[in-house]
Amino acid sequence: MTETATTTEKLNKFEKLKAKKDGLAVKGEIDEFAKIGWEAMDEEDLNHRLKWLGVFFRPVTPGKFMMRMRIPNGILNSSQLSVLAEVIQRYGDDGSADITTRQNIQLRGIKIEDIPEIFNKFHTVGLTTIQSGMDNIRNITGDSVAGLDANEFYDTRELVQQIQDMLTNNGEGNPEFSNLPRKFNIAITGGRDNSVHAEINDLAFVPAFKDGFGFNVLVGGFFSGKRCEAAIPLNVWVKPDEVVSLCRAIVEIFRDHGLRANRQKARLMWLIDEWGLEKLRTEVEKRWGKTFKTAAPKDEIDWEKRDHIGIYPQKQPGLNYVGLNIPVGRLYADDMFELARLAEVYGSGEIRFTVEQNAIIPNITDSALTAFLTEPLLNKFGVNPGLLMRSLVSCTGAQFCNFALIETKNRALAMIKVLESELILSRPVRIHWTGCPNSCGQPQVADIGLMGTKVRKNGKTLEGVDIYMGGTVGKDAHLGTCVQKSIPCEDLEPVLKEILIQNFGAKLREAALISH
Ligand code: SRM
Ligand code: SF4
Repeated sequence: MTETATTTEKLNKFEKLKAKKDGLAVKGEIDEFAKIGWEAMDEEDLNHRLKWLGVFFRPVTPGKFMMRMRIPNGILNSSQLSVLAEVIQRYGDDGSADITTRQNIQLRGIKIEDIPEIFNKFHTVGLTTIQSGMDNIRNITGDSVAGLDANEFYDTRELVQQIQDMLTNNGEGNPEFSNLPRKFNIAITGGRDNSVHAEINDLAFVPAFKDGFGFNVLVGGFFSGKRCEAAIPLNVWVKPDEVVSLCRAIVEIFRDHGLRANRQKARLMWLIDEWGLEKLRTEVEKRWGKTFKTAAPKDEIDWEKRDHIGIYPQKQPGLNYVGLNIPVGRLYADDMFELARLAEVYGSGEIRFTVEQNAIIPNITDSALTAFLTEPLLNKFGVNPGLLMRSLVSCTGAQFCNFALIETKNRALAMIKVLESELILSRPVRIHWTGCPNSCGQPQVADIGLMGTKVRKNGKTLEGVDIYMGGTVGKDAHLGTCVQKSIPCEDLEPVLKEILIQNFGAKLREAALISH
């Protein structure tokens, strides 16, 4: 490690916590925690180290834990989904699940005494939660229609799995990467529409041709309360079989040289600021042990981003994938059992998730489509939702997250209902809600991003939002910026209506009727 990483007196409190006892150490103690109960646990283990196992104490619902899975490329099979459903089913009304903005699943309501048994169940179906929180690598995202899309350049599924296996020691936990300076996000896309939001990851691979097919490499993208940056080109091109080793080299460099004194400045981009891109290139190249090829002059992201909601033919003749709109990603046990059943009966048993918090069931034959579309679950999770609902994204918000400045998911749903009932839209508008500046709901990639804040009105403190606009996705993606600050949520509806009318061609239903 460099001086930056080892000068102990400069370490922030999380560095000290990790130096005292590695996060992964609690893996061997989980049976004991289950026995003694959460109230008797060491505070640091409870609040922080459990996150190395993907187990999150929720101060908002003490005793009811959240579990964050790892779902590489967002793909599950029906047995895995059924196991997840069984886990939350036992918690009745407290149990629910959310599809996350990283194609992943979080489970809620979990009691600590059940965790050893839950882990055993996960093991039997090849699921893991390992190192999905705190200073670890997050769920690795890939194209949600990988292997189905006739227009893709490369099927990302295997690479994503290989990267996860390397970084997590096949899901068992990897002490080599359990003490990063901060979180680290990796995405890889082989499609034309940048389905993973490559630009908002610490490390991303985007398709590009040079000596055949390969990837250009982007680094340093991230959002935080303090700063948001799009990833920048490392000016490197790699072949698919070089991706895993390059990931390792970059993560090692981040681990060994990333800044650890100030936690607000610990993401990869801050190291790039300090070193400059050339030094990063040189250090990574040394660590990788091979000579870099400079980036291909252009990447192959030349399409608008698709949302995959609806029915689409696959590259395999006679097969289709169907994208279901899961409003704000919220699922209950019955929904999950039913999704698993539909995937079994009509498809190949596979279920996929998108970074827009929706689900896809692939491999449905042409002849099975009609029957599939009559399934009652599709009344709840539609294939043809409203033009605002289909693109709605929301982070967890105040219901479960103690960082939240506002309630998000329920508010987002209620707002869309009103807007869709009063406006006629001619195109989808992507509205993203996020409960605080941490930006888990990615308001900077939205057409309209809403970031929770507190506002003062008539001497009272109220829940409000800052409005972001101008986020573009797909080809030429760039981040949106804040255009209006501190709108009380109770005053938001007319403001959004006006934005939708002025900027997105929406018409008032009444006015639209009169003009006919
Ligand atoms: Fe996030 C912290 C939820 C995607 C930036 N995020 C949290 C915590 C763990 C805070 C906490 O302990 O309560 C939230 C858990 C709440 C809960 O109970 O659900 C949380 N983040 C989420 C999820 C579930 C939002 C969602 O509803 O989809 C997403 C889980 C992804 C996953 O499966 O791993 C989620 N978080 C993101 C993203 C979006 C992305 O990755 O594309 C970002 C911005 C991108 C980035 O990280 O660069 C994001 N989350 C943060 C940050 C700010 C990080 C920073 O460098 O400052 C925090 C705060 C922190 O880590 O200290 C945070
Ligand atoms: Fe919680 Fe804030 Fe992330 Fe929303 S954006 S999940 S409120 S940390």
